Amino acid sequence: MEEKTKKSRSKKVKTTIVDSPAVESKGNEIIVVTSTENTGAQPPESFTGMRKRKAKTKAAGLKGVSTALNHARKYMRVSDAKKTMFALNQKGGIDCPGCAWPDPDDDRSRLGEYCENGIKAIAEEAQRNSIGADFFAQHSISDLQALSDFELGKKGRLAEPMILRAGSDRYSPIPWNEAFQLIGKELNALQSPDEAVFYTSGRTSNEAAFLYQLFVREFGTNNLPDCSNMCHESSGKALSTTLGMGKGSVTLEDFDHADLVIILGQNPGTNHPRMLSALERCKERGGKILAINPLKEAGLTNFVNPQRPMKILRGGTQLADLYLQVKINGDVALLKAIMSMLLFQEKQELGDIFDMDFITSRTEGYEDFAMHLQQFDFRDLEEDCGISRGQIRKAARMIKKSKRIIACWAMGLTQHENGVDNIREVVNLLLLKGSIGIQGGGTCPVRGHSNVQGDRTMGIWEAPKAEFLDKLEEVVGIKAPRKHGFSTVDAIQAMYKRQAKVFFGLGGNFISATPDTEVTAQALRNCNLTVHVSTKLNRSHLVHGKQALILPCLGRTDTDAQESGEQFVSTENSMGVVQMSKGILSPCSGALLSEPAIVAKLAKATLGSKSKVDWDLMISNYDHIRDLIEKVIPGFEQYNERVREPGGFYLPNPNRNQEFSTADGKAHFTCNPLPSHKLEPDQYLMMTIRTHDQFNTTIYGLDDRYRGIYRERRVILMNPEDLEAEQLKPGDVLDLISEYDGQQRIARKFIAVAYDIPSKCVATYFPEANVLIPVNHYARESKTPISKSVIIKVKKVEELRS
Ligand SMILES: Nc1nc2c(c(=O)[nH]1)N[C@H]1C(S)=C(S)[C@@H](COP(=O)(O)OP(=O)(O)OC[C@H]3O[C@@H](n4cnc5c(=O)[nH]c(N)nc54)[C@H](O)[C@@H]3O)O[C@H]1N2
Ligand SMILES: Nc1nc2c(c(=O)[nH]1)N[C@H]1C(S)=C(S)[C@@H](COP(=O)(O)OP(=O)(O)OC[C@H]3O[C@@H](n4cnc5c(=O)[nH]c(N)nc54)[C@H](O)[C@@H]3O)O[C@H]1N2
Ligand code: SF4
Ligand SMILES: [Mo]
Repeated sequence: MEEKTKKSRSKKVKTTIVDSPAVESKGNEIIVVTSTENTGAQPPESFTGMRKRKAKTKAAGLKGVSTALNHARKYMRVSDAKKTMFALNQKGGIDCPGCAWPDPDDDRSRLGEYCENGIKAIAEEAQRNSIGADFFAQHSISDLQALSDFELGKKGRLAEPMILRAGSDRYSPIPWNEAFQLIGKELNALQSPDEAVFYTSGRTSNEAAFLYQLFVREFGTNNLPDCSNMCHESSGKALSTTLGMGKGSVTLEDFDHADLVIILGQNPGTNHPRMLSALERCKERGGKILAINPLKEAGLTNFVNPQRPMKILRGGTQLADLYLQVKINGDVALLKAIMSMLLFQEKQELGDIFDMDFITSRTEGYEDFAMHLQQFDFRDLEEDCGISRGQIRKAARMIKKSKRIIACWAMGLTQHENGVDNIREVVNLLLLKGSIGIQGGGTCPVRGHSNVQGDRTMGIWEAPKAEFLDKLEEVVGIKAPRKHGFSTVDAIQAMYKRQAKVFFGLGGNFISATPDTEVTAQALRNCNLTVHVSTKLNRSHLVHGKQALILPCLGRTDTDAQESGEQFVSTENSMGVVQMSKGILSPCSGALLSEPAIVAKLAKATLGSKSKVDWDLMISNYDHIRDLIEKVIPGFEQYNERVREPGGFYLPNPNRNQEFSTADGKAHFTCNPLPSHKLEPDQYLMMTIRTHDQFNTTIYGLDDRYRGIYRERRVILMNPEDLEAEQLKPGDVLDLISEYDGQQRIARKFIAVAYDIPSKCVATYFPEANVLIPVNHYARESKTPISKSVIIKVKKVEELRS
């Protein structure tokens, strides 16, 4: 280990610089993770020319329409754009590959059942450019690493299978058969199937996901980490332990009946834009909206529905009736403050506020919870959440008056060390009000990827239930492994320690989506083989094992022809509706395979004649896959018939009938501790968020229009008073430093932006700041990385470098 020592001026302690990032700290030495020097695993540290304007207070409107159309015009053929716009989110059409927000059950608008970001997602996938052998012959890995994520994505659709042979500096073409043989050989050479990792991203269809987990389990492992581990895993954990099921309970129609919608830690204007139409309808009926978010997000303040000309003229609908700019990770404190105020009043007014009938008959743990609530000093709670007593009182009044309450949340709650507690605290509030399983009330974890919920239903999970495995064994005749496998963070650590040697990714962009970029990079580089099934070039193709493969696949918009004719696939949205999706565009290249076909061919090459599954039959007609799913997974009775019905079908949801599949059949109150971050005077709590111009690691463009930040992603949003206290000015270039367990991680060169954000809270964009998130710090119970509460310091670049 090469070692250099120097004095760190900031801490006045000895700093040891070492090669390996996974070393332990020794006494008061800080071990600088030298490999947070960008090894090509992070986006380049160059600026793109920031423009700053005022943050917007209104979302969508005509600008949304024009931006969407510009994207379609710029990247797609006109005829393709027209065709897809008529099919997008129509019954029997293409399920939008963007987010998982549901489509209306009843009549859908012929044109326009989508949003700006839906069009951007389509334009990104259905690009007219494609890249193959010639492109990769011209560009070495290091050339490509120097490109930004935006530039990589704009190169075009991947057109043929490529291999990076050991020692080579560029990808070259490989026939499909050879690629599958190579993977099969590497997998079979492992000492144990548990030395392989099979990742999934949430765009994968039900059909592909089911086949994939079947193959992986027949191969002999439960190492099935997925993007959900980094996303709503905390929701699944919290909901299943309190309410007996890991999914939300409301339907889209419930928004038409709610008295109050509470939106915590979610930015729907950007990430689930059509949710704004549901909120608009709720408001027009007299429903109220309470927003809880450190940032004043445009989509939560005002919505100008682009499909309603009168609304455009009148300036849209005011959405949030009350906006609480909570401190990052202050939600448990805030909810406790609200609930303790309500409890006090409930006692005084003798039971008009809580639904005591429901609490007594359907729940467990109320008394303990009421005692627990009274332990907290109200001033401490106020201080922890950063919201004044007057504002808390207003929120309590709104809740007091409402019977039908929907709670919506997303990553602002899940990606903290206490992510599971955050959601359990939301459940406590709903239980107090008896607002679960009633019309207009219940839980609404708003899912991210368009089929992330369906993938989990299909068995993409490192911790499958025994009943699921039993059924798989009974129906298919395989021997399913019982030992739970690696989640995403476990997988990184296993590859890092060389306990896992083959990485296979069905979609996604592992290196950019995961925390601790440079540690993850080393983990991938330690592998014998890394394989990515992808539609587009991304950074994960460039941070590779000894050998690497890119397997190009059909996307949602492409037609999928198999032996029995054109196929469709199916997906499950955020509210448990399963519906079909059928591509309509000609694939950009004849060499693309569908995801189910890739899985089947891989299974044949790996398992050979010992497999219990007729893989060719499955692919000849996807009805065979659905028949198998129907036999294994409850709720999919008559799958093939019902999925063909316009609009699909709802999966069973016990919570909707106030049924709780917990051990005692009751819903459970929980007593959750307050998180504590104990920030030093020079430390900040950082959240990593999405801009309006990206879908996770896919960068559509460089603008964050609603926040008024244009043409730049390397920014840090800071409270103006914090800037002043640090003697910093907007426009200063800062390095960001996180320090955990004696290890420092550095993200270089971020432009300071003064922004309306609570003091001591800062925001950066993902994936640029992922290098700062330690892989071994994650939510208790769910292992979701702490992407929304990373403790950092900032250093003006000149000072750090001098
Ligand atoms: N256009 C577009 N759509 C998307 C995606 C995309 O990248 N682009 N991604 C998809 C995916 S996979 C997902 S999971 C979802 C993500 O959807 P979101 O969760 O809305 O996405 P984030 O940008 O992570 O935003 C988190 C929000 O939580 C707030 N927040 C952060 N920390 C806290 C906190 O401690 N408390 C509270 N109350 N709020 C907090 C932030 O200010 C921000 O408004 O969107 C999906 N849809
Ligand atoms: N710091 C920080 N990190 C985060 C988050 C955060 O808020 N902050 N959010 C986390 C969350 S919520 C999530 S869900 C993860 C997302 O993690 P991932 O799902 O791994 O990442 P994506 O960016 O959605 O994956 C994009 C890639 O998928 C491929 N792709 C697109 N469509 C298809 C398709 O149809 N088939 C196949 N096979 N491939 C396709 C393309 O090649 C594209 O480059 O990131 C997580 N990481
Ligand atoms: S709200 Fe989500 S699913 Fe609906 S069109 Fe927009 S991106 Fe697509
Ligand atoms: Mo997500």
